[in-house]
Amino acid sequence: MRTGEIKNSSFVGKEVTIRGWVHRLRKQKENSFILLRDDRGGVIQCVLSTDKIAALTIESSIEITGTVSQDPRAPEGGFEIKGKELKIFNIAAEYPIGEYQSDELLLDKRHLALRTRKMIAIAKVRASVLHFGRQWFVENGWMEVTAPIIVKGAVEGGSTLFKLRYFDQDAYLSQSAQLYLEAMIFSLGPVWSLTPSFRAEKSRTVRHLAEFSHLEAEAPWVDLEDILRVEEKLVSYVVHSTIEERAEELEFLKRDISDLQKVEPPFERLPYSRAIDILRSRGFQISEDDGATKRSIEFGDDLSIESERELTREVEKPIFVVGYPIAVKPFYVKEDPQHHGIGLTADMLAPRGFGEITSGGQREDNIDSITKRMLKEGLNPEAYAWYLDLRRYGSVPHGGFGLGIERLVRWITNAEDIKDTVLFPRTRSRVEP
Ligand code: NSS
Repeated sequence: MRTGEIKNSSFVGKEVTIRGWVHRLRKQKENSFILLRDDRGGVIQCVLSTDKIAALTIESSIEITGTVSQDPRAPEGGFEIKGKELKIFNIAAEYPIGEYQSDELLLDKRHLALRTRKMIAIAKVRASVLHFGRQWFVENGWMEVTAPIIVKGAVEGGSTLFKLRYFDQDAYLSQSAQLYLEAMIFSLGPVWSLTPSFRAEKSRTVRHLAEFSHLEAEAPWVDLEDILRVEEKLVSYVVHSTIEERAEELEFLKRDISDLQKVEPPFERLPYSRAIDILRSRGFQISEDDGATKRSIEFGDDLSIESERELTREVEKPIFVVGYPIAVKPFYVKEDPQHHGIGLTADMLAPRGFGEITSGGQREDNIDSITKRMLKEGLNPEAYAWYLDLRRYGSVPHGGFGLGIERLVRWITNAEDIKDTVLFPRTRSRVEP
């Protein structure tokens, strides 16, 4: 049995058998208290005579048979098991994780830290986010596809590519499935994928990983506004379904969900130019390339983590920043025919400083324009020959977006660091465990 089933008044007085691990142990003279953790991460207090449990250590694996009783003093819901029999599977060696540990040690021992209540709670929220993300696309008639992870070209700029030796040539780990999804829409219509994306991010931030779960979508015959409507519906659905399914876990994480409850379409569309005006009016400054000097933010600057934090400090719902200058966005962003130099593109920023969680928009569908943009960015169009074919054979207006699962989980769980939203984080300094 599991703790979730047992903690229920209909079991009081009944005999149960439960397997799990010693999560906490308080040895006393006659009776001792074990907080047993089951294989779903739930816990229940078990009381056993001290002579029976003498050999037990933290994380020993055991099976206890005993009678369920209700006692308001029992932690975690007021139920406990008065143990009669104890079976020991394994006596754990001295456990390296105690109650107060540095973040670094918990990362070094992540394979064990997955057993902490915090990690269990976040893992469950993450599972719901993945589940409801998939569900939204399935229920709305989008087709699931998978794109290759080993690729030949950059999507999001060469500086964050991971290079690998692929037989006798060079190849890279994919930064985004986008170019492949674009190829699929001509015969499969609206498609989506959930695949790992890789970025050799050199900077250490609380929102960048070297490997992240990327939920991406692409559709034919859509414009920027169509894409934004998909994004706000998807994100609202995932947020609402997750806070309902994971109320207990979010409470454990002390996440006040009152702002999440308000998340529903439409999200504000804040023009990039207006965002710059707001930042300037607040005297916002950015660092120059040398890092030492500062200057006011200007039209044409990309929005840094700090500017995104400033823009979302006070808002409760995500916002879209729309219409970035094409110069700060990749070659595939379509230029707004009405506004020279402005892209039909938007980033969704999560409230209270969490910042960008999605990025997407309309794609450049004209072969000459996209070729020019590639050249301007120093890319060799020949390296993108197959991709350019998509503009050669029946090009259509189309668009899509990418959502970083860990960014979304970070916002929903209020996690300080993105490394806590994935079970085995990959960063510049960490490929193990
Ligand atoms: O680089 S993005 O902004 N855009 C793309 O990759 C597009 N090609 C996606 C598309 O339209 N199909 O990344 C998209 C999202 C971004 O908003 C973040 O939420 C997330 O992917 N992202 C990351 N999460 C964690 N760590 C890193 N390094 C990271 N980079 C992007």
